[in-house]
Amino acid sequence: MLYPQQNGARLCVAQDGLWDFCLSHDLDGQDVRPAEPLPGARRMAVPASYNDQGEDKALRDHYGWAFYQKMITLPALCAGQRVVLRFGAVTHKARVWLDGRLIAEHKGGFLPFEADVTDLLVPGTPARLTVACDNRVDHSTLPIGNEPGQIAFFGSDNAGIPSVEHAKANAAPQNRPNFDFFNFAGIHRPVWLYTTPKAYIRDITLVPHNDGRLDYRVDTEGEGTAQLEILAPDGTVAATASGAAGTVTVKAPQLWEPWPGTPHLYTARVTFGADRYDQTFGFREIRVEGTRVLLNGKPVYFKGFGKHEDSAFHGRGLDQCLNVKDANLLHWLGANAVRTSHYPYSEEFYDLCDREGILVIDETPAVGIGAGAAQDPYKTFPIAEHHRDVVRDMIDRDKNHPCVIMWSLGNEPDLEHFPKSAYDYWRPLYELAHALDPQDRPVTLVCCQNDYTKDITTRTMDVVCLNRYYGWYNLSGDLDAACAAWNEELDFWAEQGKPVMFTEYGADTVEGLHDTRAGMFSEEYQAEYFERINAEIDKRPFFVGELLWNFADFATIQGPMRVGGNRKGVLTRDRRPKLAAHLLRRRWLAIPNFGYKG
Ligand code: BDP
Repeated sequence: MLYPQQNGARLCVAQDGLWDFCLSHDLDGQDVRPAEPLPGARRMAVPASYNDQGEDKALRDHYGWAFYQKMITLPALCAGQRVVLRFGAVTHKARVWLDGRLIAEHKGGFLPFEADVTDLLVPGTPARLTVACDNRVDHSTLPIGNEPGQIAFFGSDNAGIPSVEHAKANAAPQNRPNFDFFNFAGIHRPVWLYTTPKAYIRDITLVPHNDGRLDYRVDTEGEGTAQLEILAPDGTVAATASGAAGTVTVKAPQLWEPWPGTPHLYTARVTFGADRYDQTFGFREIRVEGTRVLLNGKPVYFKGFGKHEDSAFHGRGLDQCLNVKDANLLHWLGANAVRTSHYPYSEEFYDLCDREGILVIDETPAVGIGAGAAQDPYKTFPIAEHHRDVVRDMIDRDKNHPCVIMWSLGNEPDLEHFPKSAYDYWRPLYELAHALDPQDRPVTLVCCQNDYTKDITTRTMDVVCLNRYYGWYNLSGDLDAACAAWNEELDFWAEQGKPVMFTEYGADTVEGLHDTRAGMFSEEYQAEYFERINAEIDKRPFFVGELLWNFADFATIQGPMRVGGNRKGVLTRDRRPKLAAHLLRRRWLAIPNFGYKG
């Protein structure tokens, strides 16, 4: 799906700003009439989560539908154009009405959707746009929520105590996320109203090869012939082509390389009748060979983080200023990679990473698929079809980005209690991702700390991605024992003949808490933890990367394990470095992107 673009052929108007807003108190959202002004409306900024924009608990802990509304108008001069209303992301479920008429429904809170409103929005005439979003998570959504009466991720269980059981069963309906990040909701990404000519470019698919060949396909609607101009990074025309699909060759292309190399970006300028679209891309190749990951033919070493889209007040809403700040902090730290844990991020983020030379592991929102040893989630959670849709839509959205170098099908599912069931679930998704990706990037699944000898799925992925908390959730505070256990596991992975990397490891750290003997939660413990564990992975040639948990502290569900959020950030939530950040910076600036492990 193309990102909205304003150019000589298309008008593109952001609908961001202050909208009217109200919470619904009916689980089907039937207490609000979308054709009428919202009852008791208050002001709400878009894009942003609604949860932290007010001081009331009702907003923070809402369960169910919330409504947004705005009058929209397209200038009369747009008459005769095709008109589209596009949402970057509405979390988690959305319904959209124009003047009371339902024009779109969408499931999934992290990917875009749009509605053709050419016949509904008369240019020059205002219309009432109403958007409802449902923040409920359960066994049928991604991410996964627990069903009523069950505990949330870090909820204190106390199973068996009658009074606790009764209170749980009788508690007001509420979300019980099976994941460790706050369940922010709302219109999280920009809303656009855009026009195209009636005959228009629907999609562009590009597969660059480092010898200069560029396979392309242009999907269109209506009569016409697609024309292509390939513009070099300096804007000069490097090649031209005509027709809906084919191969065009750029002589001696400048490759897209991660920072501190130069991420050279080319542009495919496509024209089709009166329509036009500029699609950026980069010449870079990524593949796995034996125990190495080769980027542009060279063994790459990943240095960086799992992140979250999370900040004060905005919640999970797009914050371009924060994204730019984060990119610069990644450069400052000497990092070259991030994982979009635990959902696809905003489109604007990938565009930034293309330009900044940041490698991205792009992850679906499939987090929390597991219910302990007693229940096989693959047989009981109705998620398979939605999961396939999400994989399809994520790849469709992000397929042209040079920054995206691997797909992650999900995070920390149960792979241990029902190993065969798990394999039968994940293997078809792995094959689907390979089949759908025109650039056929490597595919992975991020695995939880488990009995790795029983898990038969992780070892079949292109890159083995491990979340491990030796020295934190287990062997707590004992880094000697943690290193011993970690080494024993590394011996297992050494036998598998795959590249292996960390996608998470870390320690909660309260900024300003210092300790001469590096006790848990102190800044010294986090620094020593990374130093000790990193010394072990440095000895292993098959270990191709270290993505720490987490880039910055972030908001999460309340519970006895979290003091004001998850504190595993190497930076605080407001982006101040903890002690470990300085040590990592020293380490990473000395580790080259290529050839670190030979
Ligand atoms: C892992 C999860 C991540 C959590 C992290 C933690 O993948 O979402 O935030 O642990 O506990 O299990 O900090």
